[in-house]
Amino acid sequence: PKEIFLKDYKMPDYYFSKVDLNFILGEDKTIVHSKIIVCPRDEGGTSHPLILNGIDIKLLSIKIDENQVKEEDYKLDLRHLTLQSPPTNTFTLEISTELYPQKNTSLMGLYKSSGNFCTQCEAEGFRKITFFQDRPDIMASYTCRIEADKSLYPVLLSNGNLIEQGDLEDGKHYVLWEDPHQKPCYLFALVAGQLESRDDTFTTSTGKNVSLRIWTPARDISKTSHAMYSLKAAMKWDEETFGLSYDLDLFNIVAVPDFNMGAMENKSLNIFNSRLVLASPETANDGDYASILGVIGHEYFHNWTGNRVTCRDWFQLSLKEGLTVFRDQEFSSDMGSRTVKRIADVSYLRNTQFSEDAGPMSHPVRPHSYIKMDNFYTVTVYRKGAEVVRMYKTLLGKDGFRKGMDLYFKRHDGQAVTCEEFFAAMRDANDVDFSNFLSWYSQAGTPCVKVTSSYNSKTCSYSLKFSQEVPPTPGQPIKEAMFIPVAVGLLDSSGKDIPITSFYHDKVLQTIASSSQLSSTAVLHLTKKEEEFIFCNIPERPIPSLFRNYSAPVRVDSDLTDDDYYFLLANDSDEFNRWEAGQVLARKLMLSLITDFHQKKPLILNPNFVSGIKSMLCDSRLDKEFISMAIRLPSSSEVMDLMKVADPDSVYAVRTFIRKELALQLKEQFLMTVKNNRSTEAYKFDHHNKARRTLKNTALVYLASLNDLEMRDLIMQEYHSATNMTDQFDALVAIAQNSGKDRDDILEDFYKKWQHEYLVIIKWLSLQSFSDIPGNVANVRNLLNHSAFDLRNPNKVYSLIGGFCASSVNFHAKDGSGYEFIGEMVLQLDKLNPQVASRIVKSLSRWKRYDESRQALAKAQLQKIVSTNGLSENVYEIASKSLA
Ligand code: BAL
Ligand code: ZN
Repeated sequence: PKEIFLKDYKMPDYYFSKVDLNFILGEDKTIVHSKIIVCPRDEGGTSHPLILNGIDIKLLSIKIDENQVKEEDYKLDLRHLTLQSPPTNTFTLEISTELYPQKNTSLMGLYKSSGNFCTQCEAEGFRKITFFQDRPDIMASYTCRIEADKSLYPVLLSNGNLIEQGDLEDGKHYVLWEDPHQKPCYLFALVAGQLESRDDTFTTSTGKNVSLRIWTPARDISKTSHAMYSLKAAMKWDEETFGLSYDLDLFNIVAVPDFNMGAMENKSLNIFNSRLVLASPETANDGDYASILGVIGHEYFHNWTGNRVTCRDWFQLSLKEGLTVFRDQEFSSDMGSRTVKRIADVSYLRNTQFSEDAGPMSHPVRPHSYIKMDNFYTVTVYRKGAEVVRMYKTLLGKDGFRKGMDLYFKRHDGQAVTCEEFFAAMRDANDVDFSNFLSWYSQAGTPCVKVTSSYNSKTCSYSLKFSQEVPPTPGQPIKEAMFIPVAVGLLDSSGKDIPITSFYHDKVLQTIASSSQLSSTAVLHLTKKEEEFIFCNIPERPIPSLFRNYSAPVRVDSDLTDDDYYFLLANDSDEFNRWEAGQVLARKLMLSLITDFHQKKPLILNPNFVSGIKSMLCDSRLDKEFISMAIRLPSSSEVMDLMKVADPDSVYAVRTFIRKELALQLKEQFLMTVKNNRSTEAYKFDHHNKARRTLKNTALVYLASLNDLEMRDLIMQEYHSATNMTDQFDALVAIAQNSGKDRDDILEDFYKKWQHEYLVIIKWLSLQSFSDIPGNVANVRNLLNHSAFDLRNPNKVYSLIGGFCASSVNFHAKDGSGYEFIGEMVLQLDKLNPQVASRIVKSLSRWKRYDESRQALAKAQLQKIVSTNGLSENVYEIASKSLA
C-alpha cells in the first residue's frame, strides 16, 4: 500500500468548473454519465496528464469535446483513468460508468441498503461513483439528474434546489437538482427511496424563508420532532453567535439505518445515521436526545465551516472538524449546562484521545501521512482539534475569537484552505503574537505540564514554576515546547478568589486590566520548556486553581496536596475545577488501592473520600447533573492509562470495591436521592429534568452494586414503573451489572418488549457486550447468531463487537479468548466493510500496555491479520502500525 504525505501536496494541473451528473438507477446496475468542464491551470500552456480516480466501477465511454477518446489516448488501471495529453484549453469531458450499488457493502460511494439508494463520498467515496479528481481542492458547481422507477423510488434527492421533475415511460420518473454553490465532490449526495418528510420552515435574520425537511420511512416520522427542534435551534444559534445564516431555500436531512459514520454534511442534503435523528421518549434516552441535538448542530454548522470554506487536502481535516466540533460543543453548552458539557467533553477526550495519543496510531491534529484517509477520522483530529480551537478562544476572549472567525470567512469564503489560514485569520484580526502555537497542528502526543509553587510572605509574592514535556511518538522522537495557555485562579483561605492584578514573567511586569472580566483568572502563556510566573500583592499563601475550565489539552502534575484538592473540591469558583479536584483525588485513591490489591493487602476506603462524595451528594445548591458527574469514578481506561503495566483485573476489582463500599456507607443518601428525584410528569428533555434523571439513575447504579434482595426489588420496581427509555434503560443497566437469573429474565423481557425497535435493540446489544460479568466472550459469540444481529449493519457491529472491545475484563481475558474473537471478527468484517473492520482492529493496537502474556496473545492476532491475503488498506494500515 502507498503512503501519502502532506509534504508532497501539489496544486492540481486541472480545475473543474461545472459538473453535470446523470444517474440511471436500476436493480442490477446503475449508469452514471458525467459531463465536466475542465480548465487547465496553465491555460494554453503545456499539457499534463489528467489523472482521474476510479475504483470498483466500469468505464463505458470517454469523450472530449464530444469526440470519443481513442484507447491509445488513455490508460486504465484498478484505481485510475489517465488521459495522457488532454487539450491545453478549457474542454468538456464526458464519461459514462456502470456500477453495482446493490453489491456495495462498504457503504462508501453509491450503495443500496434497506430498500433505498444512498451515497457517502467523504473522504474518497466519489471515485466509486465516477472517474473524477477526487480531492477537496477541486470545487465546482453541480447539477444532478436522477432517473428511477417511480413506485420503488418515489423520492429522489440531491444537493441544492429542485429545478425540474417529470414522468417518463415504463413507470419511471426523473428529477433535476442544481447546486449553485461551488463544492468539492466529497459533499455530493444522492438519496432515492420510499421516504416521507416532516416539514417546517425557518426564517433567517435577513427574512429568507427556508424549507426544512427531515426524511425517514413513514413509520419513523413521529420520531423526528426533536431533530427538527434541534435544527431550528442550531440555525438560530449560528446567526446569533457567529452571524452565519443559511444560504439556500431548502435544507434536507435524511435518516438511514445503514451508515458507517454518525452523519454527513453534504451540501443541503445531510445524511444521518438514523440513531442520530430518531427519538421518542419511549425509545430514546437522554443521551440520545443530547447526541441528536449536538450532531444535528454539528452537521448544520459545517455549512460554513467545511462547505463554504473547505479543506485544501485531507491532511487539513481538523480545519473543518476541530472547528465544527468546537462549534457544536458551544451550541450544546448554550442549550444546557456549560459546566456539565465541558466535563463530559474533557472526560471523553481523556478516555479516548489520550490513549490514542500515547499509542502506535498517535498522530498530530494535522497528520503528516496516511495510507487510507478513512483511518484519520479520529478523536485526535476531531476532539484534540476542537481543544486547539478552544485555546484560540481562551487566548483571545469571546470578542477576539469572533473577530478572527469573521476575518476567516471574509478572506476564504468559497476557497479550499489550510490550518495556517485559520491561524493567520485569528492572529491578524487581533494583531497578536501567537509564537509557536502552530506546533499544536504538527506535534503529536499529550504534553505533560509539571507545576511547583512557592509563597514568599515577605514580598507577598507567589511563584508558579512550569515545566513541559511532550512525549516521543512514532516518527517524532524529539519535541519542541508548545504554546500552552494556563488559566489560573488563586484562592484565599476562605475559598474566595484573590484578584490577580499583576505578575512577573521573564522579569517583566505584566498588569491585568482591572476592568477585565477575568480578573479572578489570569491566562498565562507558556511557550518554553521551563518558566516561572510570580504573582504580586498576594496577601497569604493561596491554593492555586490550575488550568481552569481545562484551558489546554495536557496532563497536569502539580505539587498540590490531597488537602489542597479537598479544598478546591469544596470551594473553587471554577466549577470545572471542582469536578477536576474530585477526579484527581479519585485517580490517586484508585492507584493506591491498586497497589494494595497487588500486594494482597486488605482494601480500605479513605474516609475523607467518602465524606467528599457525601457532601457533594447532599449539597442542594449544586446542579444535579454536576453532582452525578462528581460522584462517578474515573473510567477503567483512564486509570489503566496511568499504570506502568495496564492491569484490567486489578482496576476492575478496585472500582467494584469502591463502588460497593460507597453504596454501603452512603446507602441512606443514595436512597434519598432516588426518592427525591422521581417524577410522575411526562418526559421532557430539558436540563432540569435530564439532570434529575441522571442523578437518580447514578444513585441506582450504586445501590444495585449491593446486590441484595431489597435493592433488587427496588430496581425491578424502577424498571417496571418507568415511563420513558431513560429510566427504563438505566434501571436495566443497574440490574445487569450482576449476573444471575434476574439479569437473564430482565434482558429477555426487554428484548421482547422492543424487538421491533431497531434503535432500542442496538442499546440492548451494547449493554450485554460491554458487560464485565465473568466469561462474557461466550455470551457475545452467542449474540452473533441472534436474529437481532446483522454483520452488515455498522450500528449493530459497533454495539456488539465494538462494545465488547471497550469492556475491560472480558476483552482482555487472560486466556486470550477476547483477542481471538476480535481477530476473527476483523477478518470477517474486512470482506464486507473495511472501514468498520479498521475501527474494530484499533482495539488491539495498544497491546504493548499489558503484561507479557496478554501482549503475546494480542500480537498473535495482529500478526494473523496482517498476513491475511487480500486485506484492505484500511485494516492493513492500523494492524501494521500497531505491530511496528
Ligand atoms: N464529515 C464527516 C462527518 C462529520 O464529521 O460531520
Ligand atoms: Zn464534522
